[in-house]
Amino acid sequence: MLYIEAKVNFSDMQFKHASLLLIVVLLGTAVLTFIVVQRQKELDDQRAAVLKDIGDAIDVPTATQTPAQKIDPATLKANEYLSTSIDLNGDGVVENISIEVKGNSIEGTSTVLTASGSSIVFPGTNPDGYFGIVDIDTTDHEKEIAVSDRGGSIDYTTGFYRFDGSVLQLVGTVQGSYEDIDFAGNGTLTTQTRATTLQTWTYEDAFTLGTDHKLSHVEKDLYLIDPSAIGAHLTMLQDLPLNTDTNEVIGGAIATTLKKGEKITFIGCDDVRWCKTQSATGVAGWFAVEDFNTIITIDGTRVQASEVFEGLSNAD
Ligand SMILES: [Ca+2]
Ligand SMILES: [Ca+2]
Repeated sequence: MLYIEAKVNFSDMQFKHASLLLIVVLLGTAVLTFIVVQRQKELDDQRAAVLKDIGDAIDVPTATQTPAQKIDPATLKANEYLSTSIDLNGDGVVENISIEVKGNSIEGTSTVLTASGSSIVFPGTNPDGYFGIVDIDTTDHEKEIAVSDRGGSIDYTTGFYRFDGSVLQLVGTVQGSYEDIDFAGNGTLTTQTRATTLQTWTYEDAFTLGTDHKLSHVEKDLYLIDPSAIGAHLTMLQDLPLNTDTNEVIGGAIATTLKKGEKITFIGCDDVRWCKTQSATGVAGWFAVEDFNTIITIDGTRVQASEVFEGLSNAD
């Protein structure tokens, strides 16, 4: 009996200790949980604030309208169409032509031309969204559709398309907007092409329409800068000997040496390696260029064009 009583007392005491321990543990857990939850809330608030800042900083694009959809037909000028009807191939049957710019400025665009059920895509990044009708050769009974794209900045390209009676075909692509291109009507068109040597400039560039209905480039030994353009008149920052012609090795036959301080005329380039200039006294000669604007001097050293000439055009 005593033994049983003692055991009961012992169990009772053990129970009390266990209960106390449990309460302490529960209280501790509750406090810890409260701290953790509070800390997590602070972190969530901070994270939300950072995300909001990022969201505010990024100009989230919402516009999905394409340039073509923005065009108000009332603003279209002469020879600018969203749709028109004309006999393109001279067979007496009128073609219904329309243009649609697909995609948008965020995901990229493609300009789809359709003529009497035949569609063709003019790739681009910044389409005008309308087309024109041109006649490159007035003797071949055909007219061409011209569609232009402004490119990344103002680097226009124009695609020309013909209709062969069943499908649209690409005739050729050139630089420039069709609205700035000169169509002589004799199969030759003249546009401004951006040069790839020395400085930022363009030259008059011709293309001819062949019997295969394709445009081909008219190659020249010398592409000329417009004498009134920026970069046509330069001042020498250092001496530069000029070759008599482009067949000589560099420095093989010297026409003249442009002197530091001399005001000279930049004439143009072959747009591969050689550029032509003229001294103040009217003597012309050539110098060699590589990597766009690195000048190769007669002793073989390379000099940046900006160290040789003052007044270069470096607009993008
Ligand atoms: Ca027709
Ligand atoms: Ca024609």
